[in-house]
Amino acid sequence: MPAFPDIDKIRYDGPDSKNPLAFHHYNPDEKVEGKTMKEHLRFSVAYWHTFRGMGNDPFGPGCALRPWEDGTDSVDMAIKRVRVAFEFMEKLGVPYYCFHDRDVSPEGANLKETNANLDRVAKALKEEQQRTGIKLLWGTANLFSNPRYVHGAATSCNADAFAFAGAQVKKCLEITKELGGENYVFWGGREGYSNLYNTDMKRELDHLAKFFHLAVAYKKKIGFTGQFLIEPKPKEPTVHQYDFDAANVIAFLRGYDLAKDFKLNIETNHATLAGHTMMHELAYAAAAGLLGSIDANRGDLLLGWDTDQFPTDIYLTTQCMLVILGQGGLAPGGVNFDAKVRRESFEPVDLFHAHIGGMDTFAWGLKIAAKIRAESVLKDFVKDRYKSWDAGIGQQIESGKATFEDLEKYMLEKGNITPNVSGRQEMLENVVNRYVR
Ligand code: XUL
Ligand code: CO
Repeated sequence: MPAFPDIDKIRYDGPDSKNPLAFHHYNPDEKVEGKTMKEHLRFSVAYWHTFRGMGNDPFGPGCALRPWEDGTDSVDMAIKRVRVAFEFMEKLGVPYYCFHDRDVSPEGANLKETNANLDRVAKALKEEQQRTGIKLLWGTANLFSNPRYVHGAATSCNADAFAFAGAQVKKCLEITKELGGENYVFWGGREGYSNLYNTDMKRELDHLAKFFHLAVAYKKKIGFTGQFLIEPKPKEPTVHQYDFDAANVIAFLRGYDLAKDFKLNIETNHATLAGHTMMHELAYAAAAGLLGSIDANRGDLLLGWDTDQFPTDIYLTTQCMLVILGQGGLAPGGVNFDAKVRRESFEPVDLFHAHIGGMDTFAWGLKIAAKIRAESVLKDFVKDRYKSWDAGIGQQIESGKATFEDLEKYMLEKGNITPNVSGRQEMLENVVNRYVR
């Protein structure tokens, strides 16, 4: 019995189509800058929101209609859900998915039972991957839901919580490897603090770094070749998360000699919670050579929490794609929809509308970004803006030849300077508007 009997495979119908269950911009085999859209975008469905999210919020329980759910958190239900998930992803035409260990399979009474549950479900995941050709973009361990992680996992005051988390990540790495996962994500769910009166911050940060080093060692030991990714977020659930933003994570990785083993998974709503734009976070990570993957969503700028909405803003996706194309792509990372339908959108078909919209908005942004790049307007402007660095004193500073004494001598001769050229922000915003259509 199919879970979505009324829905056929979603196809590309072109921008003028009025069919809501068709793509208007995402045309997987269409080439942009020499690669297909499918290769550029590497779309992924987030198992947790799409197959486990029921729309519950602090004011009421979930009310999503999911006819395939039997109300249990059993392994049998988990396996049944795997079939539903792959039917959905196959109809959507998405090449990847991502999961937390606890999204796909339930905890048992102890670690041994929990691991056995995961083994059974992973077998079904593997079968469905082989049947459909859909691949695992990344796996991750849920180190934040169970009460054992009340004080955090790697940064807990309780060494046993660190130990349990290590055992859990070990298993999740093995399963991710077994399923051919192309990356592995660490999002520090409760790795942060709510109050410094009770917190030894230095010790907790050292423990977090220790945890990552242990993960790197185990990755090497089992020959897992996927890319390790850290996903920054400034707050929620803790008041202050340790992996605050891209700049903070990069400094942490460098400070603890981890930068060669990790890249970043940047999420839109986390960027805005940190007081940045998504483009800022992407550009910062890309500048360090550490932009690995993205969690595509958007927040609601009127709300101060992580609303995880599907992206529908073509300015946002154009900006994302400008940075991504600028660094030559995301692979082995991808565009993972860490996004959920609104509580009011409780029917199964809403899951299709949401993903179609997100995929179309990214494909549209890809096309716009490629057009902007083809005419090189922004690039040429930026190059010209910095031309004082290409010769003379600028070149001497950049190449390390100029000392402070040289700068003083140069300026004593020049006497004074005037601002060289306008930033032309408004003109450039108008230029971008010419392409956004
Ligand atoms: C939470 C979040 C996570 C990570 C994976 O805000 O984004 O779902 O993406 O743990
Ligand atoms: Co995320």
